[in-house]
Amino acid sequence: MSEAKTHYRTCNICEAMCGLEIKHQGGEILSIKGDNNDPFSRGHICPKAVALQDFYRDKDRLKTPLKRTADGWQEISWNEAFAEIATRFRDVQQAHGKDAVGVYLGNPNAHNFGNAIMLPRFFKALGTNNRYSSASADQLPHHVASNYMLGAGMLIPIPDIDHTDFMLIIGANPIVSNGSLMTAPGVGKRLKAIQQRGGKVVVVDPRRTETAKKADRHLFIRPETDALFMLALVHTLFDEQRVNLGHLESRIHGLDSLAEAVKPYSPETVADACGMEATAIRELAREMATAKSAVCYSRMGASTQSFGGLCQWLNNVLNILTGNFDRRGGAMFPQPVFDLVRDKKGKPSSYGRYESRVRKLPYFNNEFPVATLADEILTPGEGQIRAMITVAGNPVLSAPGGMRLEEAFDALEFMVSVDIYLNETTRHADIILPATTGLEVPHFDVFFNSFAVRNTAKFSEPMFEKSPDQKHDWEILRDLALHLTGREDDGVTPEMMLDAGLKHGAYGAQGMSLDKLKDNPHGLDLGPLQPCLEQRIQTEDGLIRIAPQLYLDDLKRLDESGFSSREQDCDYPFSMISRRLPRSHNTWTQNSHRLVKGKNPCTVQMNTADAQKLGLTDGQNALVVSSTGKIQLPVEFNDDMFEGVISIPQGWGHNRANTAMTVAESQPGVSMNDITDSQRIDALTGNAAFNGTRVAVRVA
Ligand SMILES: Nc1nc2c(c(=O)[nH]1)N[C@H]1C(S)=C(S)[C@@H](COP(=O)(O)OP(=O)(O)OC[C@H]3O[C@@H](n4cnc5c(=O)[nH]c(N)nc54)[C@H](O)[C@@H]3O)O[C@H]1N2
Ligand SMILES: Nc1nc2c(c(=O)[nH]1)N[C@H]1C(S)=C(S)[C@@H](COP(=O)(O)OP(=O)(O)OC[C@H]3O[C@@H](n4cnc5c(=O)[nH]c(N)nc54)[C@H](O)[C@@H]3O)O[C@H]1N2
Ligand code: SF4
Ligand SMILES: [Mo]
Repeated sequence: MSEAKTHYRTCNICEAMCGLEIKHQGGEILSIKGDNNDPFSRGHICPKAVALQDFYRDKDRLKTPLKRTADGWQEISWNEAFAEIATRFRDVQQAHGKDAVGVYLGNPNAHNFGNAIMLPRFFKALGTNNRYSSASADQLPHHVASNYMLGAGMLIPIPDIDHTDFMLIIGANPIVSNGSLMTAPGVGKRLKAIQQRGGKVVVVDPRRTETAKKADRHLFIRPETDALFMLALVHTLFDEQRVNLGHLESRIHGLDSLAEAVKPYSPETVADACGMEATAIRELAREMATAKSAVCYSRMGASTQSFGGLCQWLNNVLNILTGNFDRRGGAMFPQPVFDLVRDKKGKPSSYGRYESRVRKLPYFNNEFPVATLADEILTPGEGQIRAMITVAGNPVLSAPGGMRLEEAFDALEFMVSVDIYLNETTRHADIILPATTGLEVPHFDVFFNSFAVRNTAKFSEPMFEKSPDQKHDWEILRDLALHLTGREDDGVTPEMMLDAGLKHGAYGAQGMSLDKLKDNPHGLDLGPLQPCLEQRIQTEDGLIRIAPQLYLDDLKRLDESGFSSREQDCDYPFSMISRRLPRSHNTWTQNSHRLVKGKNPCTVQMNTADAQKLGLTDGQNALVVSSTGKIQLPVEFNDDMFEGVISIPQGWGHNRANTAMTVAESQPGVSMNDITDSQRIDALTGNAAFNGTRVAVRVA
């Protein structure tokens, strides 16, 4: 028997970057625990990390390329797969132009440094502008705000949760999600520490969430009215002469236009539409303005909605006007060892460089919004997408209007998926290329160090060697690029590129390198966030743009949205929002028995009074109907829901036929994106607007 070993690594599942300590012997995993010596996560772990062993061992995991044939799926060799893909993509591009091949990238790309580093080469080889990703069903409004206010889409302000005295959380549930655009392992402890040092946490959410229950105060809000609410906070700061720019006094451009623009939005004017009390809004503005330090943090609830763009702009505005931007305890900027903020002063961003063909939606970060992917495939004409490749994404379940996307994928001439499963999306592919994942992959967080509440760095070696016939995602991308271009491999690996980035980065002079990280398997602590915006801002004059014209222009759309009248929508009287569950991650972890056993968590939560009016009893099957479709799932009476609002878990729906995820397929959950609408977007950024989808609920 071989001896027991201990492996240290960072969990790759969510944004929290928890350090893990894994004991194993002879290929068997003995235990997975939090690594107490990780200087950042200090032992924190959640149940999903323990399931890494299930994904490793899962007999449903694909290990060999699959090809669809008249007789079903057939295993083929890698060479055969690459050759066929290159020929088919080239044929489509020769006949219809480069853009006739579309790409969709899913969330795990952001958790895999090989992909992050190799994707640009792959894109260059493919040469298409028809690129899409889950970012436009998620955090796009944050990037757009940073782009217009700070000159760099990746320069995103992060709450300094470990030092703040007042945290206003809008539309985020970090106790369950473990934080997003706020990498903060053990966020529960960090929130508690705010309270222990005499500070306060306030949550604004249409659902009294797990986070709201731990907060000092929870305020209900009607979905999609956050921009009005935040405008009222800003209005109050001006109205009561509480604007205090502090150290940013001489570094703000546009303050007068902002003051003028927010005049109409007094708390008294917007309170009814938001379902809030005007006095509560004024009180919040005063608390933020007078706290020793304060930060407003708004996330998915304020991002994936019709006014996500305005919300993320106003979030920054609030932090600036209360003197809390780039300041300890406020919204700060990480200084990562591998920096994604390139020096681009004066260089234009790609925002609006192109418009999407069918709906004329803006291009941003070299992508079009995923909400229009189905249109681009299904609408005939020059520039139509005729072939697709998805990489680590499951848009049939994750994108708005997933049913239409299924129809679109079926209509393609050719489709390829790089994935670990045969699932709802990949089953539409002609060829599936299976990648390694989790414990088989080396790990470095290219993205999440840029969003972390403390500067740290860590590299993890693979724990298990992949078998010789398996390929890493980055090798698949490299080989595809080589087959497409006919070039020879130059031998460059992601580790070489990472090492170069580390040596040339901000810590290079202090000896930062891949070897140094490898010598420190628990990770390196590089200290708390420090004020650094003056060095990092990318606007030409170094000033923060507090009132970019496109946001001021978008206020008209908000004014015309008629919130109060929409509440009287008789056909669809309820407003639907999403929720995340502690034991699932987006659409892909439900094949772990350990995570899904027990009572079906995929329920529609609604307020008892609302449910009883409809004649529903607790646990009964309900039909939830929108203008685009209907789903059926059990109702759960839950007085943590605001009146008129229902909540459904996102990422479910493995009950479709023809997949090969045997555990997941037996799960009763349905996909809420069968009834979301790809036409519902934040028109400013093109981000999907899941929240606030109008629905009716009936006895099934
Ligand atoms: N209604 C509603 N919809 C939502 C949301 C919501 O809140 N409400 N949330 C949105 C958000 S925030 C996001 S990020 C998106 C996520 O949207 P997606 O990224 O499209 O969905 P995932 O479930 O993350 O899909 C991951 C895919 O990658 C595969 N996979 C997992 N690990 C690996 C790997 O290592 N390599 C490869 N090649 N494949 C792998 C999985 O099998 C799965 O097919 O969903 C969005 N959709
Ligand atoms: N366990 C688990 N953790 C995850 C994930 C997962 O699937 N499972 N997914 C990961 C991913 S990809 C991401 S992006 C992050 C997201 O992390 P979070 O941003 O924390 O996302 P959610 O938990 O969806 O929280 C969104 C909150 O917004 C509220 N909300 C909905 N509509 C509105 C509205 O109009 N206004 C306001 N104010 N609130 C609203 C919802 O009730 C919900 O509480 O989580 C990550 N972590
Ligand atoms: S919180 Fe996220 S990173 Fe931490 S163990 Fe859980 S899934 Fe992994
Ligand atoms: Mo996400």
